[in-house]
Amino acid sequence: MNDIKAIAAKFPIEGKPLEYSQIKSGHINQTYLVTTDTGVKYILQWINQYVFPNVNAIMSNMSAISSFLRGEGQGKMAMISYIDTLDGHNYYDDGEGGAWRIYRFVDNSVCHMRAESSEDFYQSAKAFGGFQYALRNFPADSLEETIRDFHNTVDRYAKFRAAIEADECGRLESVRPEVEFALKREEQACRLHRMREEGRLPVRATHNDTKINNVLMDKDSGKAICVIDLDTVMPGLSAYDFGDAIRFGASTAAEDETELDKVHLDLELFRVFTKGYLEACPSLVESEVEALAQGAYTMTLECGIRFLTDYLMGDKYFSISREQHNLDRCRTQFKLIEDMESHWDEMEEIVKQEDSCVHCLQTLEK
Ligand code: GN1
Ligand code: MG
Repeated sequence: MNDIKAIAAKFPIEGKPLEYSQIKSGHINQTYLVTTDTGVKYILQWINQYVFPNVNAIMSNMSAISSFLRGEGQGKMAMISYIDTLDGHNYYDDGEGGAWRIYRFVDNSVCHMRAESSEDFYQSAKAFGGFQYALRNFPADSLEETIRDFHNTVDRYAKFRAAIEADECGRLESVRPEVEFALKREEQACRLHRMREEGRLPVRATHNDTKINNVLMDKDSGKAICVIDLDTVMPGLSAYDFGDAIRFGASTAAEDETELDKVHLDLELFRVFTKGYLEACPSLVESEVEALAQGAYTMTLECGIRFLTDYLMGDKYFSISREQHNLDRCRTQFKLIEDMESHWDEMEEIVKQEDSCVHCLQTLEK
């Protein structure tokens, strides 16, 4: 067990660390809220180096993005700033393979594990759309890929096949229906990646992990303050950001719900997010807008495959708290995919309608 207070004291923080509590929100890193004797609070994070072997790449991406936002995007998008260690490094290496970093807790902020109202979801759309908009002129290619092939669906399928082939935990027989489900949809799932490769969609600096709990909201006003968890900011497609947010936030149930009857795509939430995202990011080109619904499909299927691959490989990547946790997660994603397939035309229609609403408003404002 790491001495969290001692680690926090490696950074120039205000006061002496008094107590801490773990915030259980992500599946990868470990996050702690540290309170000092002055009452000032900090967020201390342990970076999982199995997932992020190149911590320097993460920190350098983050500093490039912050300085860009402080310059060109100034005032438009708030961002958390990490604090260097007392000896001037941008993270603390504990000598046991652990990398730690800290930032000051944003007062009066909260992050929701799920949208408690459609307004919350709308606010998260404003935040992620605003983030994309603020970075529209950022040179995406200058960013490092913090996880290689992160949303390369073709590669995700290759890794999935390798896990099937190896079947290292002897779990394959029990997940045949899920495996068949995923393989049957490979072409459709990989469509966006192919479009990216063919240059039919612009590559942007994207967040790539746009769950609603990666947005800080003001406790009183309910308005979005900023997006957090920037470890996966790298070159990507706007449809990934849109799609991942839908995958997580427009579902009627939790990502690990075991009663699949409760899992649906909520089309009203889909609409609310589409509206907020398009309003906040008017710089998307036509092909990007047309790819949004496909983004939701791709990100949901890809995430389901990632959970299934990890289940086959013995749960090495995503943290779990019960034996079939990753399989349960995979099943909710596939249930959402079935729902998307039966409501595909409506999804596309919603995107079209919301896009023309945004255009109408822009014309009126001119
Ligand atoms: C992971 O740890 P968290 O919740 O921020 C994962 C995302 C998945 C998500 C599924 C670096 O994000 O890609 O969509 O779990 N992050 C990484 O809930 O793999
Ligand atoms: Mg994350």
